[in-house]
Amino acid sequence: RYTPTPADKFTFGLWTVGWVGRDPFGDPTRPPLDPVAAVERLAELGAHGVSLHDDDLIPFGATDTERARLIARFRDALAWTGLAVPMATTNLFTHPMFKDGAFTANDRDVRRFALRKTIRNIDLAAELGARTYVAWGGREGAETGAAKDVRLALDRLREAFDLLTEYVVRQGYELRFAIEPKPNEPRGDILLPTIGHALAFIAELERPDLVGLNPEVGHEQMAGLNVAHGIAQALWAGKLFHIDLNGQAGIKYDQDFRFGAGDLRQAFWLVDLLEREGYDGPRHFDFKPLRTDGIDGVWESARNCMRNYLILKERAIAFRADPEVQRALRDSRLPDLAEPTAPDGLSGLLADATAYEKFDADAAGQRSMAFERLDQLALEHLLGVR
Ligand code: 3MF
Ligand code: MG
Ligand code: MG
Ligand code: MG
Repeated sequence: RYTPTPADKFTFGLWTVGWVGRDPFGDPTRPPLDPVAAVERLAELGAHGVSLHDDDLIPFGATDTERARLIARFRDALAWTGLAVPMATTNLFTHPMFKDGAFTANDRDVRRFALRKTIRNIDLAAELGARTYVAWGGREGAETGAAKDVRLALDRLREAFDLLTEYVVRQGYELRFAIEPKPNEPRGDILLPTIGHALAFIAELERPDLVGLNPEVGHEQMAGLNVAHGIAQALWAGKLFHIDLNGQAGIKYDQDFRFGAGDLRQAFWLVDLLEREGYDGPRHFDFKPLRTDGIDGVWESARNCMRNYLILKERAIAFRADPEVQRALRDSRLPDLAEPTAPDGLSGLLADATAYEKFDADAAGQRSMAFERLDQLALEHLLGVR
């Protein structure tokens, strides 16, 4: 029970289980993890795949020979474990050159290097069979007002995505881009801080069909937003290309707890949404195993991410199947919301006296929505007492 199989499509970033525990105030608390060992262990645990930044596998500045060797042994491990690489991404944040950004750095030579670094890794992503290429612009931002002309920076960001999508089309790769919004950290303020900002940006691109979102649970919550609502809008727009699942407890630093920790109720509504709406992409965990723990805690937390997702999935299904819940949903008039407001069209609406002139506003104001009962039923399903 609650034991994952590859059919559940759980995936992990190499940088998650491989996080050595370095934080702004402290040195690593764990030794580096060989990517091949990560692949083996994740396969044993029932994961479907791994994702990676270029530098997770190939240290920045490695020679071509070293690069080829590292890729070859990684591909061997994928082949005999059966693990997939559904997503890849670029590290455009660690090297000091990226201190003022990558695609939006004021320095033009840094921007050109960032594009070439990304294009080089897109080739590897395509080779590994990835279908999604994530772009988290962690350094695209500022701490001070005059340091960044945001409108020009957005011009440069658009230019970058237009070039990258042109490259993918030219190469004939089956690869789509997924922008990962985040409000802050490591920059004081990051461009495209929320799902909504990113959706509006995508509409301005040359090939909007090739660009969608990779929202992260904790990132939306760092902005004080309701993550299930944000994901619902991304789905509604046809833009949920990928997702980073993890846990966050309110508006503070990026905690990256395992999925299910942090805001449990939002996690429940998120799983309910993903499962009901038939999201069929990877359930990708982007979390950091507690820095206080050894390697035992790393594998335990990886297992628990998947276990918690499966528990929440079971709870969400039970909630929807409960006849009392179905009655409560009707009492709260959820089915009504699915009815178009004016199927009679604008003329019908204007001619309908019951819609306005004869409308009993006071009676409508008196009707209970009965949401309290509905929410308590959800809470009791989540707590496992129903
Ligand atoms: C930072 C993140 C990133 C992105 C990653 C993949 C290092 O808060 O969430 O993880 O998810 O770059 O695109
Ligand atoms: Mg993150
Ligand atoms: Mg995070
Ligand atoms: Mg992330």
